[in-house]
Amino acid sequence: MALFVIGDTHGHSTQVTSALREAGLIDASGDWAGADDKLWFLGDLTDRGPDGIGVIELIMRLQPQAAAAGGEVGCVLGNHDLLLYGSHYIPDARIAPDRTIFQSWTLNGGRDTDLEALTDRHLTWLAGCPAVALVDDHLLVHADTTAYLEFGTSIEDINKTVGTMLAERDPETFGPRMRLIFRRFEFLDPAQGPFRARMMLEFLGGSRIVHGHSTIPETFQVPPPLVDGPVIYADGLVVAVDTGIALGAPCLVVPLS
Ligand SMILES: [Mn+2]
Repeated sequence: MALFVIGDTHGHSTQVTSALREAGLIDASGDWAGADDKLWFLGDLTDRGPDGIGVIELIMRLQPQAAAAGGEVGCVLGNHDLLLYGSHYIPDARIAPDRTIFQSWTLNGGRDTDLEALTDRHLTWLAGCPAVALVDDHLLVHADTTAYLEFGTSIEDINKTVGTMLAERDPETFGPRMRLIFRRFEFLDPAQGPFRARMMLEFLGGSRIVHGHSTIPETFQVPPPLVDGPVIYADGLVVAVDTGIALGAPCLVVPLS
């Protein structure tokens, strides 16, 4: 039983499918072949790339198949997933004083085709995804920030707060709260980074934080085509796995255990 994660896929469903096939987690017809393995997506499924809904559909299809085989497929929500969700329900609500959710979604690579193809089934599924998950001692989050602790001080509380936020879709609070998950680089500072990571792990559990959101090329100055694995930093407490697929890096299925 192994745990695999995939960073931000941003609509690149073809690359995701190929990478999962190469890793042996799906078969030639696209069905779950990972037995009791676990596969988690770290959010930002949509925007920038051609087929965000295709990625959502893929995960939705694999989840029951994996569960039936004794495995697990999961996904933590990213800021782009929340942007798309908000753009559907409350496009004119503010994310900042001078910007609506819809404007922010467009500026961040939102694709009309995703918004048009988004159905109630996808929206209900998104609303049920956690923001944080503890899997085999790995704390899985989308963004490299301690902002999650502003939603709650336990995984249960954080996911409950985010779940309520998605269920209520309050135009006054949805945008400002979503913005917290746009924060980044909070574990990079050589002194503060490990301290913050340790604090978050103490509250939420796990021995390592695993995140997407900030790409390895942009964070660690690796040319996108050369990204060939995760980057472990902050005294070994934090693992970055977003290869930067939208920058031309490969889609990697990263084994964690
Ligand atoms: Mn992100």
